[in-house]
Amino acid sequence: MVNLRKLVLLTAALAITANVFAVESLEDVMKRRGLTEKNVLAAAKTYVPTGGRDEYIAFSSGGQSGHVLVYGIPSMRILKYIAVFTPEPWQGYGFDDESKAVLAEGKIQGKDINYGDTHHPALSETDGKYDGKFLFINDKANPRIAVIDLHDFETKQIVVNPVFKSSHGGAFVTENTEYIIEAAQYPAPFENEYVPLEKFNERYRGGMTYWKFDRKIGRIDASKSFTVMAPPYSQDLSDFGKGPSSGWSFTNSFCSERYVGGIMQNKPPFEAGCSAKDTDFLHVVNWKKAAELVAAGKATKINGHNVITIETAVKEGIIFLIPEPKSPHGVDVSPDGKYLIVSGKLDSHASVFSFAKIQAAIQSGSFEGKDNYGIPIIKMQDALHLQVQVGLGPLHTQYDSKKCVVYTSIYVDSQVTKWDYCEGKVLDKISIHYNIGHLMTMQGDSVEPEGKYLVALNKLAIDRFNPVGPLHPQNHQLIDISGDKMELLYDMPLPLGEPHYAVAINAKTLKPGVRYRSGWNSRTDKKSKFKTRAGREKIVRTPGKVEVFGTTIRSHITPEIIEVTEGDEVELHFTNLERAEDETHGFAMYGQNVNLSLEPGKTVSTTFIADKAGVYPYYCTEFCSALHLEMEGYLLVKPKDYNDDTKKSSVGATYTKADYEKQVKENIATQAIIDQVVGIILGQNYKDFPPVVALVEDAVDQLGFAKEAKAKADAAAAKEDWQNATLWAGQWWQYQVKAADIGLRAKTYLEQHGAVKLDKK
Ligand code: K7E
Ligand code: CUA
Repeated sequence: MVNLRKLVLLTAALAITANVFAVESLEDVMKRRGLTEKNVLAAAKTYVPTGGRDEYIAFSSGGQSGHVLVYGIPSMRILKYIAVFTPEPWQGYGFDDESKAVLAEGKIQGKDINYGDTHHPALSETDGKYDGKFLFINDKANPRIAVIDLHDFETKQIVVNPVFKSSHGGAFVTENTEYIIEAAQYPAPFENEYVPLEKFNERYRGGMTYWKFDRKIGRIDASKSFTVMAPPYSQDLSDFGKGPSSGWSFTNSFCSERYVGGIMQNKPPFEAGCSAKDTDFLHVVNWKKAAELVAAGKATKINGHNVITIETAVKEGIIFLIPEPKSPHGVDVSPDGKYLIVSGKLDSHASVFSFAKIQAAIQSGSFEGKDNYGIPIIKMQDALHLQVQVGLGPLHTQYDSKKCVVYTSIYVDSQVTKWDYCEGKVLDKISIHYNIGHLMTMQGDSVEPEGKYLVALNKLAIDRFNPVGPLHPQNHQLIDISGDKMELLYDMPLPLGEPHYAVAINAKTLKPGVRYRSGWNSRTDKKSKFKTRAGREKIVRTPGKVEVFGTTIRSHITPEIIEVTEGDEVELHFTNLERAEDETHGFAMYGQNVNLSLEPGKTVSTTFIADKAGVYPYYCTEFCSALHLEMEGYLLVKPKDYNDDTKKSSVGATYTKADYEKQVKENIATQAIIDQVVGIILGQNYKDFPPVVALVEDAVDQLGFAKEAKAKADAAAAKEDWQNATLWAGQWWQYQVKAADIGLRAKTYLEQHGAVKLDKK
């Protein structure tokens, strides 16, 4: 009693002392930290209170990491790295058999490629609006496109471009995501063979691949995809038309000089030869008609893939060129589909092309001539709406919600220029740190841009952050564009590859799941054939092979002991039986390169050869409950000729009747607390709160397990087997503790979300 009173007094005293120091005012903090009023305003605009949510979700390329980064806007808090082209252990990506199969789709001519240079993420669209269903991203180094399902933010498919040897102008989607475009970058022969550089003009080719997306199954259909071949001009960024320009695509190029360098051969480098001319070519392609040509059998098969040759494309009138200044980079179609804005890296202008004017030139057949491959060239002046002096080295353009307002990244000047593309006038400029590449406005490449924020994706960070060695983090700068003047709000370091482009979607459009259907193969989106239900765990032995059908649930792995013989092939399949939100278990094993992630409901597998006799502990890698450390087991690999003559001896401690009775007493007391919490929850309108309904389900599950364990304890006690009776009573208590923990979480949730007491009838 005395002790308790002492404690109360001490706590009260502490609270008083703490209060004395806790009266720091906003002004005090500003002074102490050297913050200006502008800083505090910026902080208030970006701060998301604890437990709060962001208004937008950004998907950024992860550059050389081969991943996609997901972060919230305006808080700039990183939410996830989606593993795409590169293994990522936490997600088990590239470690479980299911995801290894996805990475294996990305092999290039039989070779494993375990990284990607991701550049441009694209969100799926319906009628030109983001629908929040899928995300696509390209790999520039190894021309590939990946499909990510936004139901679970997982990579489902990788397709390899069958004819290109690099690509850049992808991924961009049509208004209804019928096709995903991927344009070539460095010209190369379409065939997988050696062709000397002397044959560059004749045999090296570029082009645009149109990947057919099958929305029903959520996968690209390679058999219905095709490529429109183009001259070796180093095609660059692309975009699809929409509205009036629907059915057309636009692709830049930057080395229409077709220059081939060779510093060691005493030739000036590529950079000199590829920037010699004042203009390159914008490729204008009627992809709808191209698709019809493919359907009509007019494509040629190269490496088993449909290719429309330059000759066919010219003959059928589906490809045109327009000169564009100078070493251009970005091409961005306006939300209404009437204009496209192109910027030249070595120019100070942005050029606005009019789709109506392009069409008029094509209809009238008035061209300034043909290129060496017979493709008609539309006169630049005939297609131009206007040009605006935006700054030195303009790259990419994004659209605002305000009509005619756009933002262009200015690489050399390190600025963003806000301008009006209808009238052709500059509205505002802001300095960036440093050398901006892409930029992104909220939903800025959909038909419904929402403005509000702009993110500058900068190439250099230099002195913006605490130094961490010669390799600096990347810097995304958040800018408020809601007013007339742009205002810099925040610098966010990104420590994972150079992000090129990013897209941001209104968070309300995304509806990701929180669990899988029980026994789910998330990579094929089908029920796994290895799904294992509670109580049906088994180990199947055939000569030379051991297959384990196991489960995980707080806090044990079934089986806990796996015995195999040296040289056996071991296949482990685990199903996470949890239904509770965020109850992921991991599975790591000593010395076998085994690391799995089991989200609720998921089934994953791993296969390896137990080629060395020994003891291999395994355990759960997610701190999933108080007894997480006890979520463990052993793989025992016996030597081939092992003669098991050890006497079975008891392992560990022994228990008595008194131990059993003590445990049962504690269990009964615990049950009283659980009943009390259950009474409180059931007495409220908990059914109005879906998260609480899920928690109650989970708690009921746990109490069901407790009942099973109790029955086993009772049975053992009836046989006076105090050893097992005590251990099963302990397990019964473990389930009770989990149920109590869940119950308390539900009770707290109800308290914090304004649940009310139900009237007693
Ligand atoms: Cu870096 Cu779009 Cu690949 Cu421009 S790209 S910056
Ligand atoms: Cu499951 Cu820790």
